[in-house]
Parts: sequence; C-alpha cells; structure tokens
Amino acid sequence: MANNKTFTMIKPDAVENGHIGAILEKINGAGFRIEAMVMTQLSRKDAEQFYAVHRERPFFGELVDYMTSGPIVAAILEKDNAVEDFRKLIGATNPEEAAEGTIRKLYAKSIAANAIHGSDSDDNAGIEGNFFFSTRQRF
Ligand code: 3AN
Repeated sequence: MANNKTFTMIKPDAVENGHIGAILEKINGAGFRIEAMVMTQLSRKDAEQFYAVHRERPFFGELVDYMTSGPIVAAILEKDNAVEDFRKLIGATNPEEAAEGTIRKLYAKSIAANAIHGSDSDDNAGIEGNFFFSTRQRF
C-alpha cells in the first residue's frame, strides 16, 4: 500500500463516553481526509482475527473482551505520510506516557481502553482497512 493511507478505530470507551465528534475534529484538523467510515460492533471472531498478531500476549483475552464490549467507529484515512503522522496524533499506547494534546492523552482511560487504534505500518493499514471495507458487507 502507498504511504498515504492509514486505518483507525475509535474504540468502545471513546464511543461510550461521547468522544466521536471531538476525535473526528482532531483527525480532520490534523489534515486527514476520511475516505471510508463505519460504526459497527465487533463479534469475538472479528476481534480475534483483527488482533491475531497478539494471540500469544497475556492481555489477548482482555483485549478481545474489551473490543467487543460496545460499538466502534472504523475508518480509512488519507494524508501524506499517514501511518507515521497518525501515530503521532494518537500518542503512546499507554495514555500515561502519551504526549500532551494527543488523542490518547485527552481521551484514553487506560492501556487497555486507550480510545483509538492506528495502524503501525503501511502493510497493516492495508490489511486492516480491507478487513473492514472489502471483506465485510454492511447493508
Ligand atoms: P498500539 O495500539 O499502540 O499499536 P499494540 O499494538 O502494542 O499498541 O497493542 C494493541 C492493543 O492491545 C492496544 N491498543 C491496547 O488496547 C492493547 N494493549 C497493549 N498492551 C496492553 C497491556 N499491557 N494490557 C492490556 N492491553 C494492552
């Protein structure tokens, strides 16, 4: 995949706490264009597949429980240098370590409920975007 797209999910805690609008404003304000977007709820099968790389990690069960606990908003975003710039905008995985002004610093509650996902490479952005927007029929 070219380096001008990334994939994001606004996670259940941020949706539940009413932060969708504020987070989308920050995303647009940072120069990202929303190319595709859907609000949906992951099944266990979806979450286990999406996070398959973390299957052996001690927090895998907790991660799947959490990601299936409520609706999420998934989107493909477009901007030059999208993956790297978006990771900067969302901040560190642990909100206690996230820089001031980042989405996780502002809205994340904990390392598990950390408000937002951002792809960590161009390859994963392609895999994750396709997982939501071409392998799933939503109508
Ligand atoms: P990031 O989302 O910043 O790329 P990863 O890929 O290391 O972070 O972890 C994927 C997801 O797994 C995180 N977004 C977070 O929700 C969860 N996670 C990571 N580390 C932990 C942990 N120590 N305890 C609980 N959940 C975690």
